[in-house]
Amino acid sequence: MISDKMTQALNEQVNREMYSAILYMSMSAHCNQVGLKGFANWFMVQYHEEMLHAMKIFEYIQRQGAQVKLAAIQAPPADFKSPLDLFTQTLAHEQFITRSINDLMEVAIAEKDHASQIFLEWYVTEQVEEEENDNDIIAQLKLISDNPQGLMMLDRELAGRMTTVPTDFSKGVAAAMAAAGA
Ligand code: OFO
Repeated sequence: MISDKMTQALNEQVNREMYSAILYMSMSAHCNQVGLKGFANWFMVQYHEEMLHAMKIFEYIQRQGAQVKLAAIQAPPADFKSPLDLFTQTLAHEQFITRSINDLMEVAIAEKDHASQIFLEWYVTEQVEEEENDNDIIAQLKLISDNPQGLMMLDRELAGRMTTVPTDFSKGVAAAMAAAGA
């Protein structure tokens, strides 16, 4: 059982995670368009990560016997100035998501909702990794500066990022995670 307040806060987070997914999808399309296929791959992998984030909350709300209420997802930007701009925006967005996860945790604590606190711990840890990944790439992009060779090398490195999260949730998140070995 979860409170109406907790349910509403979790539904809002589903929307934020879905927005994250389409934001990174849009960034992937932009990277493809400017010939940065490795960057495009990195953002598509990130898209799948975000869908998992959304699906976990979507399922948790239902397992708690509460109502999922999906809402319209805001349109993401389509134009970006540079790879550094992409990752600066990505980091800013992830910091916003971190704050929203912290706010959700505050609701769970205020509601004395221990199950939701335990559930949200995964997201607290995940956000540390999300911000770390972006900071690492931003640092590399600053070193590369305007060097096209350096950019091509980073593009090749980002092409190697694999999707390690499940992408088929038809049998639920736990079954999908097991099938994906995640
Ligand atoms: Fe990128 O962590 Fe979810 O939104």
